[in-house]
Amino acid sequence: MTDVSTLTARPTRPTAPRWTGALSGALAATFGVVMGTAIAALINAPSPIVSIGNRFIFFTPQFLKEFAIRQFGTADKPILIASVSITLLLLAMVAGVIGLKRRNLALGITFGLGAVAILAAATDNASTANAVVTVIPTIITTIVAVGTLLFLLGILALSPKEGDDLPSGFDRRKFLIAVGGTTIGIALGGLIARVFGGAAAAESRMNVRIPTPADPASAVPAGVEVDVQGVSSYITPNRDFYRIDTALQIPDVPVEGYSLRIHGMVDKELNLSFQDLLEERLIERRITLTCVSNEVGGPYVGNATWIGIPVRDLLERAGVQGDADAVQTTSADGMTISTPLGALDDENRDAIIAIAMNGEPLPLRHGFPVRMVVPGLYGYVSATKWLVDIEVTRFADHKAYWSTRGYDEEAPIKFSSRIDVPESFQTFPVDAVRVGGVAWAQNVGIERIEVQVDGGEWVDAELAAQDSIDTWRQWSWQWDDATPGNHQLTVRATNADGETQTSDRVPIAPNGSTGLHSVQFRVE
Ligand SMILES: Nc1nc2c(c(=O)[nH]1)N[C@H]1C(S)=C(S)[C@@H](COP(=O)(O)O)O[C@H]1N2
Ligand SMILES: [Mo]
Repeated sequence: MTDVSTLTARPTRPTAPRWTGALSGALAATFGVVMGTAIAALINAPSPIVSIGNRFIFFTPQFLKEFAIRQFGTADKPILIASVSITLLLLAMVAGVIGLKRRNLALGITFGLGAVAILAAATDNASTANAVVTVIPTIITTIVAVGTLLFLLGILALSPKEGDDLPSGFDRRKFLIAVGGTTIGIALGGLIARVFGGAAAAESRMNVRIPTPADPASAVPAGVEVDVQGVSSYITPNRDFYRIDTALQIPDVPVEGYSLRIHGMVDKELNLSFQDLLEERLIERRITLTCVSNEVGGPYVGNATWIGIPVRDLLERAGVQGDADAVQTTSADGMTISTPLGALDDENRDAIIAIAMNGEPLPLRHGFPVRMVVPGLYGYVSATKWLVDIEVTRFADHKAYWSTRGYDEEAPIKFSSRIDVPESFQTFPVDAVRVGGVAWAQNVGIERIEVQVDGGEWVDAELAAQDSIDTWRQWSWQWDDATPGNHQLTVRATNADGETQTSDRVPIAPNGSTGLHSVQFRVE
């Protein structure tokens, strides 16, 4: 039995000041995360922060995801990683302060945070590594964090030496040495993480040579670009190409060991290595890709030259069975996308299993080593990056990622037009008001562009040459009798079926935005 009177009677030694506890907590957590990240880099697993972030994305409600994309655009991922890191750091500092008086509680809290990370990793369906490998970094993180905190709190509990400032009751010299040692450990771990992080695909990509396609693209016709400074270049360079996906860490998929499986409602299952794909009949096409999340006038559209295998060649070889109506594709990080079978085996539409973009192997962020590209369908129902699995199936039997999140299963791209020049609030001299932009109507083609100033008459703009019906088309217009002041420019397209863009605004969900793009500008 404990004798309460002796406990209360024990003389109380002053504890170390709070900042030492906060510093200990912060160092322990940082050291843990850095060591976990270093191990992750060495074994090609997601880092602990990425595992937590992936779960976060998975559980985030739709409205919040849309809010984040609207607010932060493609900066949403760095912001998520920063938020996770800062939250973790603050909780660890609180645990450290608590630990000055109640060491076991502090260790318990730190262990609890580690357990959350381990759980996140264990259920991380976006990881490209196997399940055991995926949890190792978070286990390391937990062990290192708890161990470091135990060590630092232990030193803080030592009595002060002669000469140390009293009454702050701790051995200042020993503590500072321990802090220095931990900091060196963090720096070394950080170095390992940096040197070895996510390198397999990058290295593999350097050795890939794309063969000359058997069926190359026609030359780009003369006159596809208008003479207006600031209009998007006709071919979007890879570094400027928009990127949209749910991947917090780009899947690391080297071609060594890569296999594309084609199965489901087929006569014969196919398993193709990357080398097998290179030996197929390759075609080259220019295709304009568009994201369903593109607001009217938005940036999520780009035009590139793709090399790859016609999807229908592979489907024919596998032999599609009777009443299949869909193809579900899966990426290395577990993303699922369903595409109508009719869009893939259509003789008049070049759906491609792509291996090259603008003359080089796919960039890592655009799906290396293999992705799908289908003219005329929004990316979320067709453009699977890091593609590893093609299952012929029925829409009735499968629900793809976005279909369970309020987006339509069938989503042809809505034709649209955009003003690139002027940018908002740009100023022109009165004698040089030249404007321009792009318009797209994949599978159909753009036939006419009209512009309108300040809600007046619609007048015809000039169209640049058309490349193909699957690519965007540039336009330009000169305002000859411009007047000084503030103005508004609006654009609308008419497609080759004779339909004109509607001015009715609808949001991006569930199947793409409509409405007309307008820009304010000034003439002086
Ligand atoms: N694996 C995977 N593929 C994906 C996505 C994704 O989240 N994961 N997003 C799709 C969406 S919504 C679009 S618009 C296109 C964008 O391709 P890009 O990033 O190369 O422009 O990729 C598609 N392919
Ligand atoms: Mo998209």
